[in-house]
Amino acid sequence: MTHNAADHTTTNAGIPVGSDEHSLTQGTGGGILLHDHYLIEKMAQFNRERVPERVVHAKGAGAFGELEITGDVSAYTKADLLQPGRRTEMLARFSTVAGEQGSPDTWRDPRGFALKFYTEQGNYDMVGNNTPVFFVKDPMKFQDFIRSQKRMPDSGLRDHDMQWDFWTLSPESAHQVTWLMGDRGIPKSFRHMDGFSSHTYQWINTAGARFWVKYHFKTNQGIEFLTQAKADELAGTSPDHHRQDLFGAIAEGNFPSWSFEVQIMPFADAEHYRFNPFDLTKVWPQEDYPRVKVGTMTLNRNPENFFAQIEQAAFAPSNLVPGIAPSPDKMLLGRVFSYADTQRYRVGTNYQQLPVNAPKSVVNTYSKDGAMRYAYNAPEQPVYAPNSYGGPHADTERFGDAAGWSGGGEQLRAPYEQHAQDSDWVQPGTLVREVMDEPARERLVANIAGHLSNGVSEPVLERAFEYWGNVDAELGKRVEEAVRTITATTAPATGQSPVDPTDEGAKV
Ligand code: HDE
Repeated sequence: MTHNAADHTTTNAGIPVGSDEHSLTQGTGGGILLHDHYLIEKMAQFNRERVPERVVHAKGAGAFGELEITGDVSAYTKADLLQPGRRTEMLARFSTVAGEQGSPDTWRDPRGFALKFYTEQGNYDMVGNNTPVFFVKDPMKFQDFIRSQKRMPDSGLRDHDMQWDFWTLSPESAHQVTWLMGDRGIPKSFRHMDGFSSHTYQWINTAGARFWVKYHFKTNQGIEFLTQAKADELAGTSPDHHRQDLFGAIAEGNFPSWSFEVQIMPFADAEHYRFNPFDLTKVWPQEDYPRVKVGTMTLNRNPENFFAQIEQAAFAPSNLVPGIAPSPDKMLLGRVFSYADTQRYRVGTNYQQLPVNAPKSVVNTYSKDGAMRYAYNAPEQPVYAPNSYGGPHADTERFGDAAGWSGGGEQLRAPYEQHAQDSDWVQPGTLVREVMDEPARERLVANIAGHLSNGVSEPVLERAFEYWGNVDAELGKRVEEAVRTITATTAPATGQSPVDPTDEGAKV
């Protein structure tokens, strides 16, 4: 029997084909015949090549690598992948937030920092951003926030007035917007940015003791950014700039790495800490809880197929392994529902059977059937539990821990209770006055003014000056002056901030 030669084209069913160029016709000039199933397969497959893009974080890039634990946090967590000396294979995906799949990598936007660890106890996903905070603190507002950053219902255009209308009516956004409008809003590349859990998570050790933690991934490549002018230029000349940089660096053996560190808060500290430790718009000042080294994450392998391995990759905050659990952060609790839900819709019911999403550890699930299922249990395994025929059963001894927290009270819809210093303006003000140096503040003013001068009208504009004045009185004045100058001296600005003297961006 002659087998198909490895270099001969076949249909998806493996049937050798006679031509890659010519449709089957009645005579050379005749009609195309309906039974040309190879032509039909090529056209029908082409029409079905797209899965829905991610509703946020649509544009991104990813790579495989390894997490190595070089520190010792075993006193705080029993999580297998975090034990000293452990090495765990992983996948990372970096992304922008608001732009669609074809949008430029260098738009001003937070960057997604999504990590999937293929651990011995199932996949652990840490789905963070390149900033330690977020725009809102209740999932009820997330959908509206995202829509205000995307497109107008009539023109289908993005709109600065809409963005600032939402932000200035949501004072909790001030910390993240300060990060966004500052140098961290446009990283020079995915390699030159930090990553954060942003949320507070819970760690549980072998004795059942619980701790609160915040993750930091400090880039070993150094923090570098692009100025607005350079970013605008690259948006035109090199729209996939960050994707190209990551793929090229790894292809050349220049493997990017990050130092994985955590802040650890004793469980009992949370109640009286000066900031609400579960409020996603707040950081824990490092003088209160210094960072502890845990390990190193290195990316050293490019995807072989972008669609199969990156476009279909599914990261979910619900993928939490024993020793790691959520915290009362409402945004995290909302996200624990949303990601698997969106992936069932976007990729399909059995998305976790795709190689990139499948755990490397044993899967003993009673899930069955559903579209595109191809992994299945042994025929002798019952399809239900409990059962008396040796099917898998929960290990309540080891994994029954309700890693949770106590808390009660009437059911209600209300903001968090305020902690001593929980104002929405304190931490952005500290960021501007104590963390940024003067050149960084100058670029912040220029970036904000450039954005506000591009299509933001009253009463939003007046509210925006007040918003920045609440962050820092001096900053508010500088922003207003800069906007008045731009609008007085130029036609409707294109959103370009004055060209920054630095050329390629500067080290922060
Ligand atoms: Fe996301 N987010 N998010 N997000 N997010 C998604 O899930 C969501 C939030 C982040 O590379 C979606 O699979 C809700 C914070 C990243 O595949 C969706 C809320 C942070 C990625 C979703 C948030 C993130 C996403 C769309 C508020 C940083 C890309 C595609 C409660 C800590 C992951 C998807 C990847 C993607 C929901 C807010 C980071 C719609 C409901 C805060 C890095 O499920």
